[in-house]
Amino acid sequence: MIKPFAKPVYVTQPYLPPLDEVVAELQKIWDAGWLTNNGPKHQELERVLSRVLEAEHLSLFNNGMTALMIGLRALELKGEVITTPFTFAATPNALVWNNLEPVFVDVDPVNLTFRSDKIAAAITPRTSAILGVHVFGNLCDVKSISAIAQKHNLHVIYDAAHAFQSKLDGRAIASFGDMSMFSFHATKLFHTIEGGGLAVNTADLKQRIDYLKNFGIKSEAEIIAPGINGKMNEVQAAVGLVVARHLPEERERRQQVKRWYLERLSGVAGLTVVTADVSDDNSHQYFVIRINADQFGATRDDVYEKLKTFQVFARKYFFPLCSTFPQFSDLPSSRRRNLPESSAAVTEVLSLPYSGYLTEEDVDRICAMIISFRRT
Ligand code: T4K
Repeated sequence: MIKPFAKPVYVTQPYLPPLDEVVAELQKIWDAGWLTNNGPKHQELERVLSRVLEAEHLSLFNNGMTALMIGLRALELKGEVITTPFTFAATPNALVWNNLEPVFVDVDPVNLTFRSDKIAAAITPRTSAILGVHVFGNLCDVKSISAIAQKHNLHVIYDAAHAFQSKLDGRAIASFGDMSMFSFHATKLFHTIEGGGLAVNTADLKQRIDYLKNFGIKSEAEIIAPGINGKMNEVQAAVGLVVARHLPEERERRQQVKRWYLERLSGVAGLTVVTADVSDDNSHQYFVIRINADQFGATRDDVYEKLKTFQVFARKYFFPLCSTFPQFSDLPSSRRRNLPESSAAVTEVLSLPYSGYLTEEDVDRICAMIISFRRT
């Protein structure tokens, strides 16, 4: 008999660093009397994260979506941008806020990033960029994407909201493409409560972005661009500095939690793990399974609903598919027949609770629940 949890277990639990360390950082802010607008904590965090992400140039923001919107604006893109429908709403919505039209390309059924071999056919004379998403920390086929972009003279932007500290063959993910956006939201392994970062490959581009996130202000007398307010404040930066200190421990805890899940769920008929990479090169941001109802004996929705009765609140990230949102559903690329793999995946994926706070006993119970839902 599996007992429900006494308290809700959510898809994630934000990492809370030692409060006394946060208070010590806040004390310094109080002493300085400087609360926002590129203050000392902001500058320090930018240096620390540039090192951690191995980013040549990094700008910080009040959240990840604003970072992406400003990054797209800084590249002065026009027309169409090729992207994935299997992502959080922020990705295609950031395009719309730049008057850009998403062109959706289907995903790979295994790692759920968009298929690079489908990109070339989606290019038209109006295409200005490719916007890839390293979904759940599974990396896009960055090398093929670079080659396509070079051939067709396109910009490449990565939504790396889930790919903090990810590496490909030992190379930091921030070094691919023109820019990569990282989310530092509370639900992410590294966070500043709300926050985001944009890693770019030239000092010029960083300068343009830094103007755009501060109303376009170059100096007291010069406003050189239609900028907005995308600044990270000192309290966010202070929290980030303390969280960054404890990053290695939280990453190790999550690696361990992933191993516990894999030990219990690998080999269960009809169930595959989408985020099975336990290596140090992975971001360890989500733990996602995929359920084939025929083979497993229960649908993803059955599992999702039944888990709730045990106080386990998994999430159907990323359901519904972005191409079905009212603002996108009339686009030619949104047709279901253009997106068969994405349309199938979105009915089968389930993000299970994942954080460094889960114990082996918690994981054991969650897995036992899932396995017990099979109709045998
Ligand atoms: N691109 C991609 C691919 C993204 O996934 C995201 C964000 C972005 C861009 C944009 O980045 P940001 O602008 O957010 O920096 C959450 C996050 O808010 C969002 O950051 C994230 N992706 C998305 C995948 O998940 P919701 O609407 O699912 O959050 P919510 O409030 O339902 O929280 C999820 C669970 O976490 C709750 O059931 C309970 C737990 N929780 C949450 C919060 C906020 C806590 O225990 N404590 C908390 O403080 O979007």
